[in-house]
Amino acid sequence: MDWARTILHVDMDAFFAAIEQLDHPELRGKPVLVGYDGPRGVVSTASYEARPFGCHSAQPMAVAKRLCPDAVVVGVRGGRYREVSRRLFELFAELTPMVEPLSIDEVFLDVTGTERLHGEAVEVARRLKRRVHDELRLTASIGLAPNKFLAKLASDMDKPDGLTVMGPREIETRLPGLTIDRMWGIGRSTAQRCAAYGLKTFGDLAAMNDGQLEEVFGSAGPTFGTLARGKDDRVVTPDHAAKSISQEQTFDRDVAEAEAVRSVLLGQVDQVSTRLRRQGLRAGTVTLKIRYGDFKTVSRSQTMDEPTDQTDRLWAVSQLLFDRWARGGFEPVRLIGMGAGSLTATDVWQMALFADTDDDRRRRVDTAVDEIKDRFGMSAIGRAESKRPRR
Ligand code: TTP
Ligand code: MG
Repeated sequence: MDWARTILHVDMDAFFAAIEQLDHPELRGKPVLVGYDGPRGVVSTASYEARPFGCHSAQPMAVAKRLCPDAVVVGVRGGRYREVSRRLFELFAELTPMVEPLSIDEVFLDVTGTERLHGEAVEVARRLKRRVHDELRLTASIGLAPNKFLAKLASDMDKPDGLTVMGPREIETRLPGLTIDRMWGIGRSTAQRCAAYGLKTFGDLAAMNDGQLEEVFGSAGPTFGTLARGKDDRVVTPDHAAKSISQEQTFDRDVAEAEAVRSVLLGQVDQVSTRLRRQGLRAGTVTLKIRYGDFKTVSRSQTMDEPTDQTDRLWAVSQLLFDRWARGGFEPVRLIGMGAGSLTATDVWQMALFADTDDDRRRRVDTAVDEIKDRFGMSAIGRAESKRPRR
């Protein structure tokens, strides 16, 4: 593809509702309304099964229930959605550092140049969709275009589970026919005012000169004209907010065998370290999170001598923390989690300077494991100990 930039806009489908259907299989295929079910309750989102009835975000819950009496209403679980969102943004970060979050389920990615590494741009987008599906069991809609405006427009054109390209060809054939209400910043009332002027489509806007556009829309007019012609110079601005990478598991019952908990922990260390390496990051701290049946939660942290992305080193520290805690009085566990924090970018020069042979061997094992996971999915391979309790 011969574009100045390659921008993806990714927007998850019915995000909150899709997570509820994921966590509660009995809700799959059914109309679901997420939101507070009280007299003043509002719909956060409606599943795609509820949308043909006219249900949508920001609608009074009472109205939505009238429109779709069979809909199942579920409460909002913000913490869970944020957790899924964090995983989602990690997948983005594995693809490119040029990640600009727009909301909990929406992002711009500048993947210019990654085509050479990862294949054609469409293939990059397809692969990202597949990865989101394989890792999170959720669907995303993606717009692929030479700029932000067109990418965002495109991601909305074939929802759910869509992949829409707005390239030079579509800018000529498809863009002019789009109705004005799809324009960023034009609400329903402005669209109605446009109709009074006989303006209905992007093509109508594109044909106007700046003076005419200002007459109708005021000072924003010329910008609407530029966008309607498919031009947009804004760049993707990445957000380098401090983050951590973690993995946790809640058990169906309290687990009273320390060895069983430890083997789950090893699996988590394995996954977290793979994710570190994929994102080119090293961890300066390791944190263990342990929750008991009564919801009391404790955490234990340890700072590393030197930031690392190696499974063996992360496992050694996690094990140390675990054993120290278990010796202090093991209690049955409801949840175990492991997190890598104080993350820094892997410095390739340092890597070369400090490479000793043992290090090299470990790194080769780690790389081989990562490659198999890339090809066959995260669960394809784990270290032997995560299947067998360790002595
Ligand atoms: P959206 O991406 O706008 O909607 P969506 O993901 O539910 O559906 P779509 O397939 O059309 O993208 O918003 C993401 C989440 O943000 C949504 O699942 C719920 C929440 N949200 C609200 O809580 N209130 C709102 O008014 C909107 C618009 C979204
Ligand atoms: Mg969405």
